[in-house]
Amino acid sequence: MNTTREARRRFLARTIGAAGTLLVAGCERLSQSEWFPKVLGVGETASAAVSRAVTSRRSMAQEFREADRSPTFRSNGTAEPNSDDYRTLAGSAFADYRLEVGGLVLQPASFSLAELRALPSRTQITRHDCVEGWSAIAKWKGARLAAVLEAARPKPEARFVMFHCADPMEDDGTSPYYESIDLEDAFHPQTILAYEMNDAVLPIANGAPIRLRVERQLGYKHAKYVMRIELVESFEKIAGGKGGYWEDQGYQWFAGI
Ligand SMILES: Nc1nc2c(c(=O)[nH]1)N[C@H]1C(S)=C(S)[C@@H](COP(=O)(O)O)O[C@H]1N2
Ligand SMILES: [Mo]
Repeated sequence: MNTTREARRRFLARTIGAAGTLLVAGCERLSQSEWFPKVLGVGETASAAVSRAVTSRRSMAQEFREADRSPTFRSNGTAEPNSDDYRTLAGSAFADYRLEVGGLVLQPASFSLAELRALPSRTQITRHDCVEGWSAIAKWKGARLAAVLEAARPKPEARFVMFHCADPMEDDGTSPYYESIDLEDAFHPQTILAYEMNDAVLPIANGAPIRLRVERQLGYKHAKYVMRIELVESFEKIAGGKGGYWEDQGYQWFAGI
């Protein structure tokens, strides 16, 4: 499975490398995006970005039927962030929540929940796999991360998307949970900032008001309680330097399944 995917990726990368310009000209979805044409000015990066975008659209995580949903979906890790700021937001049903988007972007942006709900969305029934040895299937609805990023217009040097969360992982209130993914996963059609779970408002236990769903990766990559998104070229100087809270404790950064 993985070998086939790799082979296909390599094949497409070669094909696209040769036919790059043609492909881009013919691909409406990419040319509609505000962001891709800007990246396409820069040579090397262009064919890499295009091959990533094309191959990733072809490898979708498995989706399930309504009947496959698990009767219960546990909460894992933080079940309620222990922070005054978070408690205040939750106290008014996140009416004052704003998702901040900054870092290597041309247009720093911020979104209320209503604004996120107005963006292009996707609904999907997928399986969540936690490394601790449990899986569960649920239905998620959220804003496409691609739409959020296109609004903020990543600079060409941006390579990773960092997610900064509300939950401190130490008793003294420091070391908030954080995660990162690359642009291939960020622009994948199944990558969403979920605000609904199983047709209801996302519960606090599962990451309210916004949690990442990045369906081809293991559970710990799915950051809950996302407060701020930061585009970066490298994450070496952020927190423990390994790109995520669990990665800093030794987990793999790329947690593909
Ligand atoms: N902010 C934050 N995000 C997080 C975690 C966490 O503790 N804090 N735990 C991770 C892990 S290990 C898993 S398996 C899933 C659990 O999601 P759930 O609570 O909806 O089951 O969230 C991930 N994202
Ligand atoms: Mo997990």
